[in-house]
Amino acid sequence: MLPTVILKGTLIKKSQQKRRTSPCNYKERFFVLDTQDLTYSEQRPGKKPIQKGCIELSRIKCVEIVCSEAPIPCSNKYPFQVVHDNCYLYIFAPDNDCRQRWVRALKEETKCNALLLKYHPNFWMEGRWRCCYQTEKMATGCQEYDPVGYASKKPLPPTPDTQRRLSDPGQSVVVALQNYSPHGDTELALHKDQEYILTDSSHHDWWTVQDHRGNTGFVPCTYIAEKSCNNFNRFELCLFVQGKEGAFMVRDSRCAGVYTVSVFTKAPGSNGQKNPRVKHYQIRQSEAEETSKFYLAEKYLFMTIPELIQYHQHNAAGLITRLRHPISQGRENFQSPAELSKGQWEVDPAELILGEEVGSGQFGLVLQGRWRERRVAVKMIREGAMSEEDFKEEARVMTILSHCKLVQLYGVCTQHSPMCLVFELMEQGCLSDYLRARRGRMSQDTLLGMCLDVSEGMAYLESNNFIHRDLAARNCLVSCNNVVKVSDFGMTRFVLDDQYTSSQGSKFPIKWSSPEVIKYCKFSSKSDVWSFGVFMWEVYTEGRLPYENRSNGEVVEALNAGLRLLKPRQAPEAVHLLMEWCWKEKPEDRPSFALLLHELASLSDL
Ligand code: 4IP
Ligand code: ZN
Repeated sequence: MLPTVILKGTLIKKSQQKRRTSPCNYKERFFVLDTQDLTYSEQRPGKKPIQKGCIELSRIKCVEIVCSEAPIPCSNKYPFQVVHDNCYLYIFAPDNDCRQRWVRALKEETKCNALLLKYHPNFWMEGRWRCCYQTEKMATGCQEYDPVGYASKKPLPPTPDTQRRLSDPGQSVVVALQNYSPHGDTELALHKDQEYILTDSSHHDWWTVQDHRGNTGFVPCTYIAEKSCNNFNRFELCLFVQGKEGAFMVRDSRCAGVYTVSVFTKAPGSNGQKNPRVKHYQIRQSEAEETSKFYLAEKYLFMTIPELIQYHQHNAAGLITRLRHPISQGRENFQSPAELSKGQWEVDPAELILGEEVGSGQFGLVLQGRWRERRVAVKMIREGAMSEEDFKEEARVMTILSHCKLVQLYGVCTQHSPMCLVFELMEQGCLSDYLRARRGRMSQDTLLGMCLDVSEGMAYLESNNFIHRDLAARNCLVSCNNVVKVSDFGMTRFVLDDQYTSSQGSKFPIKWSSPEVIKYCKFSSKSDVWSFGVFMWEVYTEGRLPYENRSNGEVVEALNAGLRLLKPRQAPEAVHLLMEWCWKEKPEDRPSFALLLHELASLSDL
């Protein structure tokens, strides 16, 4: 039987670079899909086209659109992929409709093949997968492949609360309530707690959102919420307390490098009723033409964020209300009015009530206490233990750092002698003791939850370019409701004890340090990532000491020889792989905390 033609048209293809030395180029080809093959030819005006390639349909393993923020160096901007044999053929369509036609038709013709279970949603480029950072081209995919694709009338997946609706959809920022794996090319993956822009809420069940990379797709509307999670409550609270229409602040969004404008409004909701609430709008950037510009709800473009804000102070232009009252984001806004007026991080000794001792640390004793109706932990700084002047300068930054997975520094009392630091009280003490005390009694979920908590806190520090320098289970604390928080970030910089600060010193945390820290004291978020790997190992061994019977010198030797800590018995393979990723020799080969958080979150979903 002769094959029947299903679809044909001119598209652009990237060379498949079957050999390492093949060139990378983009060529216009005339594609024909019939019931047997996908062929492409070079068209020559006035001459017979020459066939350049032919892929038997039976050899195709996956057909899917490519989601990428990478600039595309040809005129067609809608890529899709055809995976066959050991090759990745990237084809570029002139518009989305055309791309969908090809993807749908190809999927239909290949749905009974031996298909991939997982594929890579992004490009293979410059020696790595842009989606999962794997450096092996043939590495298994990182996302489930749906051979059939999106069915428009399919029912919503189950959710805990199907009654929930957004009060006022529009160009607002929403937060994912839980992870969602897309089925097919028109849907988008959701990662719990990440922010998205809601671009279309006209469909009853499936709404369109955009992620911070600009990828857009359908998601079940019940998986997203305008209502913020704990992390935003501080911002919201602060705007609510002001209670003024148009009170606003510009803050870091959960996605690194992205800013969000949060604004308080009393405008009636879609049901016509009064509805005081805080709305969040991401500041977006136009696609880089020559210079990328900023915009909020609608495309009023500005060179800088201050210019954008200034404009919206006078024009709502798509926002629920114009930005009337700037509220700064410093911690003073979260404090009592008395403190607001003072606007600083100095704690008045008269307001501080000291209680009993709860422990001792690098800098001296730690006491329980009360400060302004709050239970606090007070670190009394032993004389000569800290470079106090340097610390005072840094204290302002540290009090502003604020996240539900970081132990909050409320303030510093410099008028008291010794100087003392006032922290959030963590009732259950340090994590390493907590782990040891509960050996054999903690579930896999609990252990993974601890890693998740700390990766969240660390991802926040990373996004603020703040390096911890001494991440370890002993420097994480546990709250009364078993939340693990990161503590003592950046504090080693103020320690005056050489034994602790020099990598040759007996108290230096060699066993948590990356090779570049040991060799050149080169600290970075990526050296924190190394320590996080050791931290995970501590969690999964339930508080054992890493390299228990080895001296620091022996550890350095072992690391140089490429040896690493062994997989803890309790650690699932996927968690062990993450540890090993954290312990890559070169800092640039290690994942970021943002990525670790994402990976851990997806494990916690399984
Ligand atoms: C060629 O580059 C073309 O891009 C080929 O595409 C491509 O073959 C070759 O990749 C690549 O080397 P030059 O034209 O500069 O020689 P086409 O056949 O459409 O002209 P694919 O396999 O992508 O069809 P290799 O890896 O096959 O050599
Ligand atoms: Zn991938």
